[in-house]
Amino acid sequence: MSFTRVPLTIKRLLTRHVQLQLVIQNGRRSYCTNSNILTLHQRGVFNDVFPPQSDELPKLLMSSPQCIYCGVDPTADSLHIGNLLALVALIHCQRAGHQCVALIGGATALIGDPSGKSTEREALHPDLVERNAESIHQSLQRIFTNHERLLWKRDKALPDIRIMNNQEWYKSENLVQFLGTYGRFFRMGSMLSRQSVQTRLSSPEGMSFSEFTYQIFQAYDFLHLHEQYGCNIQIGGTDQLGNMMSGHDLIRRTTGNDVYGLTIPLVTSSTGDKLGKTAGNAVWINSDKTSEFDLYQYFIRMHDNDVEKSLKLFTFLPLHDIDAVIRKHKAKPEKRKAQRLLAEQVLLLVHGEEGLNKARRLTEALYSSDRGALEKLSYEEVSQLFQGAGLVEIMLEPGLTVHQVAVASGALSKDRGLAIIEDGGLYVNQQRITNPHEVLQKGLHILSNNVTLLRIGKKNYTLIKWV
Ligand code: YSA
Repeated sequence: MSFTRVPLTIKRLLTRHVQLQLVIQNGRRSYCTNSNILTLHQRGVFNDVFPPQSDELPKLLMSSPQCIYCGVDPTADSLHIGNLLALVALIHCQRAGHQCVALIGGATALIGDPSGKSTEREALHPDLVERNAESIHQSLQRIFTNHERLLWKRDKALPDIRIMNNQEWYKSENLVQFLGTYGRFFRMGSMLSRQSVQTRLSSPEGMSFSEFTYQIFQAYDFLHLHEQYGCNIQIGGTDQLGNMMSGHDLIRRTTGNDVYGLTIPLVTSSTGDKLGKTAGNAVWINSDKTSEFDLYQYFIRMHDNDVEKSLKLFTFLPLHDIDAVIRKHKAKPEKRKAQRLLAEQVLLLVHGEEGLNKARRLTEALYSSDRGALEKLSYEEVSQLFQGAGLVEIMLEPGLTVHQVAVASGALSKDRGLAIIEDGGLYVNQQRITNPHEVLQKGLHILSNNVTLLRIGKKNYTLIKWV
Protein backbone atom coordinates (compact mmCIF):
# COMPACT_ATOMS: atom_id res chain seq x y z
CA MET A 1 0.00 0.00 0.00
CA SER A 2 1.20 3.51 -0.69
CA PHE A 3 -0.26 7.00 -0.86
CA THR A 4 -0.38 9.53 -3.65
CA ARG A 5 0.45 13.12 -2.88
CA VAL A 6 -0.40 16.43 -4.53
CA PRO A 7 1.16 19.87 -3.93
CA LEU A 8 0.33 21.29 -0.53
CA THR A 9 -1.30 24.53 0.29
CA ILE A 10 -2.10 23.49 3.84
CA LYS A 11 1.44 24.09 5.12
CA ARG A 12 1.12 27.74 4.16
CA LEU A 13 -2.29 28.02 5.81
CA LEU A 14 -0.94 26.40 8.95
CA THR A 15 1.83 28.94 9.27
CA ARG A 16 -0.81 31.66 9.20
CA HIS A 17 -2.86 29.71 11.70
CA VAL A 18 0.00 29.70 14.18
CA GLN A 19 0.24 33.51 13.87
CA LEU A 20 -3.50 33.81 14.30
CA GLN A 21 -3.53 31.54 17.32
CA LEU A 22 -0.89 33.71 18.97
CA VAL A 23 -2.91 36.83 18.34
CA ILE A 24 -5.98 35.26 19.90
CA GLN A 25 -4.02 33.91 22.87
CA ASN A 26 -2.54 37.30 23.54
CA GLY A 27 -6.02 38.77 23.42
CA ARG A 28 -7.06 36.09 25.99
CA ARG A 29 -9.97 34.81 24.00
CA SER A 30 -10.71 31.18 24.71
CA TYR A 31 -11.24 28.70 21.93
CA CYS A 32 -10.83 25.01 21.33
CA THR A 33 -7.17 24.66 20.36
CA ASN A 34 -7.58 21.56 18.27
CA SER A 35 -10.54 22.86 16.29
CA ASN A 36 -8.18 23.79 13.48
CA ILE A 37 -8.28 20.47 11.70
CA LEU A 38 -5.68 21.76 9.26
CA THR A 39 -3.12 20.73 11.87
CA LEU A 40 -3.97 17.16 10.83
CA HIS A 41 -1.70 17.86 7.92
CA GLN A 42 1.09 16.83 10.33
CA ARG A 43 -0.35 13.31 10.27
CA GLY A 44 -0.68 13.37 6.48
CA VAL A 45 -4.47 13.20 6.80
CA PHE A 46 -5.14 16.20 4.59
CA ASN A 47 -3.41 16.73 1.32
CA ASP A 48 -4.78 19.92 -0.02
CA VAL A 49 -7.38 22.58 0.44
CA PHE A 50 -9.65 24.29 -2.06
CA PRO A 51 -9.74 27.21 -2.81
CA PRO A 52 -5.97 27.16 -2.38
CA GLN A 53 -5.40 30.80 -1.46
CA SER A 54 -8.01 31.04 1.27
CA ASP A 55 -7.01 32.69 4.56
CA GLU A 56 -10.53 32.45 5.90
CA LEU A 57 -10.61 28.72 6.55
CA PRO A 58 -8.34 28.66 9.66
CA LYS A 59 -10.30 31.60 11.10
CA LEU A 60 -13.59 29.86 10.41
CA LEU A 61 -12.42 26.62 12.00
CA MET A 62 -11.35 28.41 15.13
CA SER A 63 -14.32 30.72 15.40
CA SER A 64 -17.02 28.07 16.03
CA PRO A 65 -17.79 24.39 15.43
CA GLN A 66 -18.24 23.88 11.70
CA CYS A 67 -20.49 21.51 9.81
CA ILE A 68 -18.21 19.24 7.76
CA TYR A 69 -19.42 16.53 5.40
CA CYS A 70 -18.05 13.56 3.54
CA GLY A 71 -20.02 11.48 1.04
CA VAL A 72 -19.84 7.88 -0.04
CA ASP A 73 -21.80 6.25 -2.86
CA PRO A 74 -23.40 2.87 -2.03
CA THR A 75 -22.27 1.17 -5.23
CA ALA A 76 -21.35 -1.91 -3.17
CA ASP A 77 -22.78 -3.31 0.04
CA SER A 78 -19.56 -2.63 1.93
CA LEU A 79 -17.09 0.19 2.35
CA HIS A 80 -13.41 -0.50 1.75
CA ILE A 81 -10.27 0.78 3.44
CA GLY A 82 -9.91 3.69 1.00
CA ASN A 83 -13.34 4.92 2.11
CA LEU A 84 -12.30 4.19 5.71
CA LEU A 85 -9.53 6.75 5.40
CA ALA A 86 -12.11 9.41 4.45
CA LEU A 87 -14.18 8.37 7.49
CA VAL A 88 -11.17 8.53 9.79
CA ALA A 89 -10.62 12.09 8.55
CA LEU A 90 -14.27 12.86 9.34
CA ILE A 91 -13.91 11.36 12.82
CA HIS A 92 -10.85 13.56 13.40
CA CYS A 93 -13.13 16.53 12.65
CA GLN A 94 -15.64 15.19 15.18
CA ARG A 95 -12.87 14.85 17.79
CA ALA A 96 -11.99 18.49 17.12
CA GLY A 97 -15.54 19.43 18.11
CA HIS A 98 -17.08 19.95 14.67
CA GLN A 99 -20.55 18.87 13.54
CA CYS A 100 -20.02 16.10 11.02
CA VAL A 101 -22.27 14.57 8.40
CA ALA A 102 -21.60 11.23 6.72
CA LEU A 103 -23.65 11.37 3.55
CA ILE A 104 -24.71 8.17 1.79
CA GLY A 105 -25.23 8.88 -1.90
CA GLY A 106 -28.37 6.81 -2.41
CA ALA A 107 -29.29 9.09 -5.33
CA THR A 108 -25.82 9.78 -6.71
CA ALA A 109 -24.98 6.05 -6.79
CA LEU A 110 -27.70 5.72 -9.45
CA ILE A 111 -25.83 8.20 -11.65
CA GLY A 112 -22.27 6.94 -11.09
CA ASP A 113 -19.33 9.16 -10.22
CA PRO A 114 -16.76 9.14 -13.07
CA SER A 115 -14.03 10.53 -10.75
CA GLY A 116 -10.98 8.31 -10.66
CA LYS A 117 -12.59 5.71 -12.96
CA SER A 118 -11.35 4.88 -16.40
CA THR A 119 -14.55 3.16 -17.58
CA GLU A 120 -18.26 3.77 -17.16
CA ARG A 121 -19.93 2.13 -14.18
CA GLU A 122 -22.74 -0.29 -15.00
CA ALA A 123 -26.18 1.03 -14.09
CA LEU A 124 -27.30 -0.30 -10.70
CA HIS A 125 -30.88 -1.29 -9.92
CA PRO A 126 -32.46 1.12 -7.39
CA ASP A 127 -33.41 -1.82 -5.10
CA LEU A 128 -29.79 -2.92 -4.99
CA VAL A 129 -28.59 0.61 -4.22
CA GLU A 130 -31.15 0.81 -1.42
CA ARG A 131 -29.92 -2.46 0.08
CA ASN A 132 -26.31 -1.31 -0.23
CA ALA A 133 -27.22 1.99 1.44
CA GLU A 134 -28.77 0.13 4.39
CA SER A 135 -25.68 -2.02 4.79
CA ILE A 136 -23.38 1.01 4.60
CA HIS A 137 -25.55 2.87 7.10
CA GLN A 138 -25.03 -0.01 9.56
CA SER A 139 -21.28 -0.02 8.96
CA LEU A 140 -21.04 3.72 9.52
CA GLN A 141 -22.96 3.44 12.74
CA ARG A 142 -20.79 0.54 13.87
CA ILE A 143 -17.56 2.45 13.12
CA PHE A 144 -18.71 5.63 14.85
CA THR A 145 -19.85 3.66 17.92
CA ASN A 146 -16.64 1.60 18.07
CA HIS A 147 -14.62 4.78 17.85
CA GLU A 148 -16.45 6.48 20.67
CA ARG A 149 -16.52 3.39 22.89
CA LEU A 150 -13.05 2.01 22.29
CA LEU A 151 -10.81 4.72 20.89
CA TRP A 152 -12.05 7.93 22.46
CA LYS A 153 -10.80 7.65 25.99
CA ARG A 154 -11.77 11.09 27.21
CA ASP A 155 -14.55 12.16 29.53
CA LYS A 156 -15.68 14.76 27.03
CA ALA A 157 -18.75 13.71 25.03
CA LEU A 158 -18.30 13.80 21.29
CA PRO A 159 -20.74 15.62 19.03
CA ASP A 160 -22.85 13.07 17.11
CA ILE A 161 -22.01 12.32 13.51
CA ARG A 162 -25.21 12.56 11.49
CA ILE A 163 -25.76 9.93 8.84
CA MET A 164 -27.89 11.14 5.92
CA ASN A 165 -28.87 9.90 2.49
CA ASN A 166 -29.17 12.31 -0.45
CA GLN A 167 -32.30 10.44 -1.58
CA GLU A 168 -33.96 12.52 1.15
CA TRP A 169 -33.82 15.62 -1.03
CA TYR A 170 -33.80 14.14 -4.52
CA LYS A 171 -36.86 11.94 -4.15
CA SER A 172 -39.14 14.98 -4.10
CA GLU A 173 -37.18 16.97 -6.69
CA ASN A 174 -38.79 17.71 -10.05
CA LEU A 175 -36.36 17.39 -12.99
CA VAL A 176 -37.61 20.39 -14.97
CA GLN A 177 -37.70 22.62 -11.93
CA PHE A 178 -34.29 21.40 -10.80
CA LEU A 179 -32.61 22.10 -14.13
CA GLY A 180 -34.50 25.34 -14.59
CA THR A 181 -33.34 26.58 -11.20
CA TYR A 182 -29.82 25.21 -10.82
CA GLY A 183 -28.73 24.12 -14.31
CA ARG A 184 -28.11 27.71 -15.33
CA PHE A 185 -25.45 28.13 -12.62
CA PHE A 186 -23.27 25.44 -14.14
CA ARG A 187 -20.99 26.63 -16.91
CA MET A 188 -20.09 24.18 -19.64
CA GLY A 189 -16.47 25.37 -19.71
CA SER A 190 -15.91 24.56 -16.01
CA MET A 191 -17.80 21.28 -16.23
CA LEU A 192 -15.74 20.16 -19.20
CA SER A 193 -12.49 21.21 -17.56
CA ARG A 194 -12.84 18.74 -14.65
CA GLN A 195 -10.13 16.10 -14.62
CA SER A 196 -12.71 13.30 -14.36
CA VAL A 197 -14.40 14.55 -17.54
CA GLN A 198 -11.18 15.24 -19.43
CA THR A 199 -9.79 11.77 -18.72
CA ARG A 200 -12.93 10.09 -19.93
CA LEU A 201 -13.46 12.26 -23.00
CA SER A 202 -10.02 11.31 -24.23
CA SER A 203 -10.61 7.58 -23.63
CA PRO A 204 -11.90 5.39 -26.50
CA GLU A 205 -15.13 4.67 -24.58
CA GLY A 206 -15.94 8.33 -23.97
CA MET A 207 -18.48 9.37 -21.37
CA SER A 208 -22.25 9.16 -21.03
CA PHE A 209 -24.36 12.25 -20.40
CA SER A 210 -25.46 10.77 -17.02
CA GLU A 211 -21.92 10.53 -15.77
CA PHE A 212 -21.16 13.99 -17.12
CA THR A 213 -23.96 15.41 -14.96
CA TYR A 214 -22.67 13.74 -11.77
CA GLN A 215 -20.84 16.87 -10.58
CA ILE A 216 -24.14 18.80 -10.65
CA PHE A 217 -25.62 16.48 -8.04
CA GLN A 218 -22.65 16.45 -5.70
CA ALA A 219 -22.51 20.25 -6.04
CA TYR A 220 -26.20 20.52 -5.19
CA ASP A 221 -25.73 18.29 -2.12
CA PHE A 222 -23.11 20.71 -0.87
CA LEU A 223 -25.49 23.62 -1.48
CA HIS A 224 -28.34 21.80 0.27
CA LEU A 225 -26.19 20.99 3.32
CA HIS A 226 -24.81 24.53 3.30
CA GLU A 227 -28.28 26.06 3.32
CA GLN A 228 -29.92 23.60 5.71
CA TYR A 229 -27.09 22.94 8.16
CA GLY A 230 -24.57 25.70 7.52
CA CYS A 231 -22.13 23.17 6.05
CA ASN A 232 -19.04 25.01 4.82
CA ILE A 233 -16.55 22.20 4.39
CA GLN A 234 -16.48 18.98 2.39
CA ILE A 235 -13.83 16.33 2.72
CA GLY A 236 -13.01 13.49 0.35
CA GLY A 237 -10.22 11.76 -1.54
CA THR A 238 -8.17 13.74 -4.05
CA ASP A 239 -10.34 12.22 -6.80
CA GLN A 240 -13.25 14.26 -5.40
CA LEU A 241 -11.60 17.64 -5.91
CA GLY A 242 -13.43 18.42 -9.17
CA ASN A 243 -16.82 17.68 -7.59
CA MET A 244 -15.93 19.84 -4.60
CA MET A 245 -14.96 22.68 -6.96
CA SER A 246 -18.35 22.41 -8.68
CA GLY A 247 -20.02 22.69 -5.25
CA HIS A 248 -17.89 25.68 -4.37
CA ASP A 249 -18.80 27.44 -7.63
CA LEU A 250 -22.51 26.68 -7.25
CA ILE A 251 -22.64 27.97 -3.68
CA ARG A 252 -20.69 31.09 -4.62
CA ARG A 253 -23.05 31.84 -7.48
CA THR A 254 -26.27 31.13 -5.60
CA THR A 255 -25.46 32.51 -2.14
CA GLY A 256 -22.29 34.56 -2.51
CA ASN A 257 -20.73 32.49 0.30
CA ASP A 258 -17.35 30.80 0.35
CA VAL A 259 -17.04 27.10 1.13
CA TYR A 260 -14.04 24.79 1.25
CA GLY A 261 -12.87 21.39 0.13
CA LEU A 262 -10.24 19.34 1.96
CA THR A 263 -8.72 16.33 0.29
CA ILE A 264 -7.21 13.21 1.84
CA PRO A 265 -4.51 11.15 0.12
CA LEU A 266 -5.57 8.21 -2.01
CA VAL A 267 -4.59 4.77 -0.76
CA THR A 268 -3.03 2.88 -3.64
CA SER A 269 -1.85 -0.67 -4.15
CA SER A 270 1.86 -1.50 -4.41
CA THR A 271 1.45 -1.10 -8.20
CA GLY A 272 0.19 2.47 -7.72
CA ASP A 273 -3.48 1.81 -8.60
CA LYS A 274 -6.19 3.43 -6.47
CA LEU A 275 -7.39 0.82 -3.99
CA GLY A 276 -11.12 0.43 -4.46
CA LYS A 277 -14.11 -1.42 -5.74
CA THR A 278 -13.73 -0.47 -9.42
CA ALA A 279 -10.09 -1.52 -9.57
CA GLY A 280 -11.14 -4.88 -8.07
CA ASN A 281 -8.40 -4.77 -5.43
CA ALA A 282 -10.48 -3.59 -2.49
CA VAL A 283 -9.87 -4.61 1.09
CA TRP A 284 -13.41 -4.55 2.47
CA ILE A 285 -14.63 -3.67 5.92
CA ASN A 286 -17.62 -6.04 5.93
CA SER A 287 -16.46 -9.38 7.28
CA ASP A 288 -18.39 -11.43 4.71
CA LYS A 289 -16.20 -9.86 2.01
CA THR A 290 -12.87 -9.56 3.85
CA SER A 291 -12.82 -11.55 7.07
CA GLU A 292 -11.59 -10.04 10.35
CA PHE A 293 -8.56 -12.30 10.04
CA ASP A 294 -7.75 -11.16 6.49
CA LEU A 295 -8.17 -7.48 7.39
CA TYR A 296 -5.87 -7.97 10.39
CA GLN A 297 -3.34 -9.80 8.23
CA TYR A 298 -3.47 -7.05 5.59
CA PHE A 299 -2.13 -4.59 8.14
CA ILE A 300 0.22 -7.11 9.82
CA ARG A 301 1.85 -7.80 6.46
CA MET A 302 2.29 -4.11 5.64
CA HIS A 303 5.73 -3.19 4.38
CA ASP A 304 8.00 -1.52 6.95
CA ASN A 305 8.25 1.54 4.66
CA ASP A 306 4.49 2.15 4.84
CA VAL A 307 3.70 1.39 8.45
CA GLU A 308 4.52 4.75 10.04
CA LYS A 309 2.47 6.62 7.44
CA SER A 310 -0.43 4.22 7.95
CA LEU A 311 -0.33 4.57 11.73
CA LYS A 312 -0.66 8.32 11.28
CA LEU A 313 -3.45 7.99 8.76
CA PHE A 314 -5.58 5.11 10.01
CA THR A 315 -5.30 5.51 13.77
CA PHE A 316 -6.02 8.23 16.31
CA LEU A 317 -2.87 7.54 18.33
CA PRO A 318 -0.96 10.66 19.35
CA LEU A 319 2.09 11.34 17.18
CA HIS A 320 4.51 10.87 20.11
CA ASP A 321 3.08 7.35 20.70
CA ILE A 322 3.57 6.57 17.03
CA ASP A 323 7.16 7.85 17.16
CA ALA A 324 7.80 5.65 20.21
CA VAL A 325 6.48 2.48 18.59
CA ILE A 326 8.37 3.19 15.37
CA ARG A 327 11.59 3.53 17.37
CA LYS A 328 10.96 0.15 19.03
CA HIS A 329 9.98 -1.34 15.69
CA LYS A 330 13.19 -0.19 14.05
CA ALA A 331 15.22 -1.86 16.80
CA LYS A 332 13.50 -5.24 16.18
CA PRO A 333 11.57 -5.09 12.91
CA GLU A 334 11.01 -8.86 12.91
CA LYS A 335 8.58 -8.48 15.84
CA ARG A 336 6.29 -6.30 13.69
CA LYS A 337 5.32 -4.23 16.72
CA ALA A 338 4.23 -1.28 14.61
CA GLN A 339 2.18 -3.47 12.25
CA ARG A 340 0.53 -5.19 15.23
CA LEU A 341 -0.48 -1.87 16.75
CA LEU A 342 -1.81 -0.67 13.42
CA ALA A 343 -3.81 -3.87 12.85
CA GLU A 344 -5.18 -3.73 16.39
CA GLN A 345 -6.34 -0.11 16.09
CA VAL A 346 -8.02 -0.64 12.71
CA LEU A 347 -9.73 -3.84 13.87
CA LEU A 348 -11.05 -2.08 16.98
CA LEU A 349 -12.48 0.67 14.83
CA VAL A 350 -13.99 -1.56 12.19
CA HIS A 351 -14.97 -4.74 14.04
CA GLY A 352 -14.73 -3.85 17.73
CA GLU A 353 -13.14 -5.97 20.46
CA GLU A 354 -14.89 -9.14 19.34
CA GLY A 355 -13.53 -8.82 15.79
CA LEU A 356 -10.03 -8.08 17.05
CA ASN A 357 -10.08 -11.09 19.37
CA LYS A 358 -11.28 -13.34 16.58
CA ALA A 359 -8.53 -12.12 14.25
CA ARG A 360 -5.94 -12.68 16.97
CA ARG A 361 -7.21 -16.17 17.82
CA LEU A 362 -7.08 -17.17 14.16
CA THR A 363 -3.62 -15.67 13.73
CA GLU A 364 -2.33 -17.56 16.75
CA ALA A 365 -3.85 -20.81 15.51
CA LEU A 366 -2.27 -20.36 12.10
CA TYR A 367 1.22 -19.42 13.17
CA SER A 368 1.82 -21.11 16.49
CA SER A 369 2.52 -24.81 16.85
CA ASP A 370 0.34 -24.76 19.93
CA ARG A 371 -2.59 -27.16 19.79
CA GLY A 372 -4.45 -25.03 22.34
CA ALA A 373 -4.76 -22.10 19.91
CA LEU A 374 -6.47 -24.38 17.38
CA GLU A 375 -8.75 -25.76 20.04
CA LYS A 376 -10.12 -22.29 20.84
CA LEU A 377 -11.66 -22.07 17.37
CA SER A 378 -14.98 -23.44 16.17
CA TYR A 379 -15.08 -25.83 13.21
CA GLU A 380 -16.35 -22.95 11.01
CA GLU A 381 -13.46 -20.74 12.11
CA VAL A 382 -10.88 -23.45 11.43
CA SER A 383 -12.31 -24.00 7.95
CA GLN A 384 -12.35 -20.24 7.33
CA LEU A 385 -8.74 -20.03 8.44
CA PHE A 386 -7.55 -22.91 6.30
CA GLN A 387 -9.43 -21.91 3.18
CA GLY A 388 -8.67 -24.37 0.45
CA ALA A 389 -8.28 -27.23 2.93
CA GLY A 390 -10.04 -30.45 2.06
CA LEU A 391 -13.06 -30.80 4.38
CA VAL A 392 -13.92 -34.35 5.41
CA GLU A 393 -16.38 -35.89 7.86
CA ILE A 394 -15.27 -39.19 9.37
CA MET A 395 -17.02 -41.53 11.79
CA LEU A 396 -14.88 -42.00 14.88
CA GLU A 397 -14.06 -45.64 15.61
CA PRO A 398 -11.90 -46.86 18.48
CA GLY A 399 -8.34 -47.87 17.57
CA LEU A 400 -8.00 -45.71 14.45
CA THR A 401 -4.36 -44.92 13.70
CA VAL A 402 -2.84 -41.71 12.35
CA HIS A 403 -1.98 -43.46 9.10
CA GLN A 404 -5.51 -44.87 8.66
CA VAL A 405 -7.05 -41.44 9.19
CA ALA A 406 -4.63 -39.73 6.83
CA VAL A 407 -5.53 -42.27 4.15
CA ALA A 408 -9.29 -42.28 4.89
CA SER A 409 -9.42 -38.48 4.64
CA GLY A 410 -7.58 -38.50 1.31
CA ALA A 411 -4.67 -36.51 2.74
CA LEU A 412 -2.22 -39.33 1.94
CA SER A 413 -2.31 -42.23 -0.49
CA LYS A 414 -2.25 -45.79 0.81
CA ASP A 415 1.02 -46.74 -0.87
CA ARG A 416 3.13 -43.67 -0.06
CA GLY A 417 1.46 -42.66 3.22
CA LEU A 418 3.60 -44.72 5.61
CA ALA A 419 6.85 -43.44 4.13
CA ILE A 420 5.74 -39.79 4.18
CA ILE A 421 4.76 -40.02 7.86
CA GLU A 422 7.98 -41.77 8.83
CA ASP A 423 9.96 -39.09 6.96
CA GLY A 424 8.29 -36.38 9.10
CA GLY A 425 5.94 -35.05 6.41
CA LEU A 426 2.71 -35.24 8.45
CA TYR A 427 1.52 -32.74 11.05
CA VAL A 428 -1.52 -33.43 13.21
CA ASN A 429 -2.93 -30.27 14.80
CA GLN A 430 0.27 -28.44 13.81
CA GLN A 431 2.53 -31.01 15.49
CA ARG A 432 4.74 -33.41 13.63
CA ILE A 433 3.88 -37.11 14.06
CA THR A 434 6.39 -39.65 12.80
CA ASN A 435 4.80 -42.86 14.07
CA PRO A 436 2.11 -43.88 11.55
CA HIS A 437 0.70 -46.46 13.97
CA GLU A 438 -0.05 -44.01 16.77
CA VAL A 439 -3.66 -44.51 17.86
CA LEU A 440 -5.88 -41.41 17.88
CA GLN A 441 -6.56 -39.95 21.31
CA LYS A 442 -9.08 -37.36 22.36
CA GLY A 443 -7.48 -34.09 23.48
CA LEU A 444 -4.32 -34.87 21.50
CA HIS A 445 -5.27 -35.86 17.96
CA ILE A 446 -8.96 -35.08 18.33
CA LEU A 447 -9.45 -31.61 19.73
CA SER A 448 -12.26 -30.65 22.09
CA ASN A 449 -13.95 -28.78 19.21
CA ASN A 450 -14.23 -32.20 17.50
CA VAL A 451 -11.76 -31.31 14.80
CA THR A 452 -8.45 -32.70 13.57
CA LEU A 453 -6.23 -30.68 11.27
CA LEU A 454 -3.82 -32.62 9.10
CA ARG A 455 -1.01 -30.92 7.24
CA ILE A 456 1.25 -32.51 4.67
CA GLY A 457 4.38 -30.48 4.02
CA LYS A 458 4.02 -26.71 4.32
CA LYS A 459 0.55 -25.82 3.12
CA ASN A 460 -1.45 -28.90 2.21
CA TYR A 461 -4.28 -29.00 4.76
CA THR A 462 -7.14 -31.44 5.38
CA LEU A 463 -9.72 -30.67 8.01
CA ILE A 464 -11.56 -33.56 9.64
CA LYS A 465 -14.83 -33.14 11.46
CA TRP A 466 -15.56 -36.18 13.64
CA VAL A 467 -19.12 -37.47 13.55
C1 YSA B 1 -19.78 12.65 -2.13
C2 YSA B 1 -20.50 13.81 -1.86
C3 YSA B 1 -21.85 13.86 -2.22
O1 YSA B 1 -22.54 14.98 -1.97
C4 YSA B 1 -22.50 12.78 -2.80
C5 YSA B 1 -21.77 11.63 -3.06
C6 YSA B 1 -20.42 11.57 -2.72
C7 YSA B 1 -19.66 10.31 -3.03
C8 YSA B 1 -18.50 10.47 -4.01
N1 YSA B 1 -18.85 11.08 -5.24
C9 YSA B 1 -17.96 9.08 -4.31
O2 YSA B 1 -18.26 8.46 -5.26
N2 YSA B 1 -17.25 8.58 -3.37
S1 YSA B 1 -16.83 7.02 -3.25
O3 YSA B 1 -17.95 6.25 -2.82
O4 YSA B 1 -16.18 6.57 -4.43
O5 YSA B 1 -15.75 7.07 -2.11
C10 YSA B 1 -16.07 7.60 -0.85
C11 YSA B 1 -14.91 8.43 -0.33
O6 YSA B 1 -13.80 7.55 -0.20
C12 YSA B 1 -14.48 9.52 -1.33
O7 YSA B 1 -14.07 10.65 -0.61
C13 YSA B 1 -13.31 8.91 -2.02
O8 YSA B 1 -12.38 9.86 -2.52
C14 YSA B 1 -12.70 8.09 -0.89
N3 YSA B 1 -11.88 7.00 -1.43
C15 YSA B 1 -12.24 6.02 -2.29
N4 YSA B 1 -11.18 5.24 -2.56
C16 YSA B 1 -10.15 5.74 -1.87
C17 YSA B 1 -10.61 6.87 -1.14
N5 YSA B 1 -9.81 7.57 -0.32
C18 YSA B 1 -8.52 7.19 -0.23
N6 YSA B 1 -8.02 6.12 -0.90
C19 YSA B 1 -8.79 5.39 -1.72
N7 YSA B 1 -8.28 4.34 -2.36
